[in-house]
Amino acid sequence: MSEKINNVEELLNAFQFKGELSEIKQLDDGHINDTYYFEFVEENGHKCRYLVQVLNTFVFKDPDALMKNVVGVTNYLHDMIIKNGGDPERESLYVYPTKDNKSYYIDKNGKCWRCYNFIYDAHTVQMVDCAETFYKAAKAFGKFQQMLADYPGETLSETIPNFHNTVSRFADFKKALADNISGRAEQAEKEISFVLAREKDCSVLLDLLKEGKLPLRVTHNDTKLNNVMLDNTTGEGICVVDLDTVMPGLSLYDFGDSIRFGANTAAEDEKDLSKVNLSLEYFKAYAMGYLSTAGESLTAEEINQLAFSSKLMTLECGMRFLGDFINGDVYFKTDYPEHNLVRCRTQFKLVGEMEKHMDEMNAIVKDCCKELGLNK
Ligand code: GN1
Ligand code: MG
Repeated sequence: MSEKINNVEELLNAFQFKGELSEIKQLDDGHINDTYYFEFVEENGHKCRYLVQVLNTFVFKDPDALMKNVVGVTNYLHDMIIKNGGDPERESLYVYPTKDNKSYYIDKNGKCWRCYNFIYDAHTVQMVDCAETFYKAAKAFGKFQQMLADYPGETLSETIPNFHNTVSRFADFKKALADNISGRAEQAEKEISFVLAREKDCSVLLDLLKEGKLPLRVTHNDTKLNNVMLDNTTGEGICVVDLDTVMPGLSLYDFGDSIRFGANTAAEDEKDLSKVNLSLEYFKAYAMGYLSTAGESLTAEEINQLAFSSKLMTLECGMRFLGDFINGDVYFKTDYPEHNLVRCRTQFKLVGEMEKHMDEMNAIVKDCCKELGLNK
């Protein structure tokens, strides 16, 4: 459930906002943090806009380490965008410090607040409306990964340990099942069997990493379509947001998670599963966009695993939704009691579709490489 702000005065005293407060609006994009738009007007009529967030400290246990990551990464991107002649105000996030120069503020109720620049003249989309949009988002995520290619990964804390470690996610799932705290496992027998039958998929990428066949990079790890801001005029992906999970990971986590969300012909929580299908057209659009910006730096093995990673990230996310349903909805925000169960069903329907179309997905990746002249 979303938080309401009942201590606006306290926040006005905590951060260095400019001007007189004129508007506060809740923005409802994510499943984890609560996000607000704050608008102020200065004496000369100039508007100052901010994105103010409550960080979910149940999910992110160490806000201090997290904000160090975010400040490090945003400063780095800010400088790089300036060097490349871009507009840092719209192409990167900037953490506005509190009045006592901290990157976040703990309020009287113990809630953790932070403040960013608001990316103006831009929007997010919750579902792909056409292949072109997805292609543009893909270019932005690929470029984001490129820009962080030389970022010192060892300086980043793991904000959620084992975030995309699918083997440990599987173990968490089995624990949820064994504890069955909510007593709701019985409502999901089919879905549970679906997960249990796919245990061996969980270790594929981790094994390749261990064998040195996949490189560890600095990755975003939450590349949902609504985590990229698209320019209102051109539709181009101008700024990647939601940087809380930027940490060392596999490029495949980012690619796969984007496909999970965006190559679905329906919403993540669509109840009518007949509407949930894999769009190969969208898959191709994303692969083209992503490979056009990140392709040069990817290894042949990473490219080989792009299609499989889409399935794995979808399975992992479905498993997390189902695990949370069984745990009693403690992690993801939900709007109604079966919300997580509904979400896991869309993910598993997609996994099934991906299994059916895996050869085609692999062939599409090959075609994209050819079209882009990537010699992998
Ligand atoms: C969460 O915060 P948001 O809504 O962008 C989650 C992702 C899931 C996603 C599923 C920190 O992302 O891992 O893939 O929901 N973020 C975290 O929609 O758990
Ligand atoms: Mg988000």
